[in-house]
Amino acid sequence: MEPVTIGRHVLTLPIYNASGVHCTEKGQLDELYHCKYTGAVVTKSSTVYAREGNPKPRYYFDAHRSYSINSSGLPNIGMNKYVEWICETRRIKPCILSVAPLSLDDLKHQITAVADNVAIIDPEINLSCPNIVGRPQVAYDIPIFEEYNRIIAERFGEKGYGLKLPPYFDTTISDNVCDVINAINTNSYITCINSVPNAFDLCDELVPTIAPNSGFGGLGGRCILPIALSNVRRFASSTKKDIVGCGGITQGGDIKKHFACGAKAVQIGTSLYENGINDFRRLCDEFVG
Ligand code: RRO
Repeated sequence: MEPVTIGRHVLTLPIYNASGVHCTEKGQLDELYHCKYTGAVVTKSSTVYAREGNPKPRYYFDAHRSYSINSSGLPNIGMNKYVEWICETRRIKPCILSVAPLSLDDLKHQITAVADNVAIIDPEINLSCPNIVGRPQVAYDIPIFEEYNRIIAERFGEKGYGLKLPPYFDTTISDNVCDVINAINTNSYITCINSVPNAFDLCDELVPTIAPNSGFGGLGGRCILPIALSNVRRFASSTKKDIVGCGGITQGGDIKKHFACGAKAVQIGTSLYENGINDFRRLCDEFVG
């Protein structure tokens, strides 16, 4: 496989973890980093201070239907710890910081803290966390989304960044999002998609599958592939940014579909969560074979 570039990142393999899966603790990040079959590592989305996340059970997997629902609630060890890990890790592959600001003040603080750090290359800014109760997703509110991007671009200067976007279901809205994105020179890549928000299911006992937020959470797994592909295709054709495809990948053929729709690299979420780190080898083999 040929190396690919995602913003300023050069990946010798176009496949890595989705933020949130196997990347919260430093030990997990080390495992991803040392795995021969990952082309990069992205950290769990980070906040200014460490967070425990939501009460458990906060993740559910339906093996029969092959989908997951999560309301993890941003458990993370705090942004500085991830920055520390990136700085101390020898970079034979890109180590990407994911940042999930909980407010405009947090955004300013987090962006300023890494703006001059040369080890933090094109971080992935998550403006699509579906699970913080009482806080709407920034990427669903176009004026606020525009303001966040303006602030990032201002404070970052020439430094590039990626955007983790939610799925869009309305073409007019995604066209507006593309207009905002196309107006920013320093946004270098887009990751499509985060989990599909507001999913809900009941277990056999007819109680919600997860405890937080009355059982509502983000949907992942095989069934979101067509939604991910439609977003990848739309953002690939309506912007000039590098696209990282994320969503619904359970086999090598799914990676080919993401690439055919315009992705340059892909991230693995639910399948990695369920199958562990050896999943990368299987997916790479299936993709190449
Ligand atoms: O931690 C979470 O609840 C979470 C995040 Br930040 C996200 O971006 N996407 C998701 O499905 N869960």
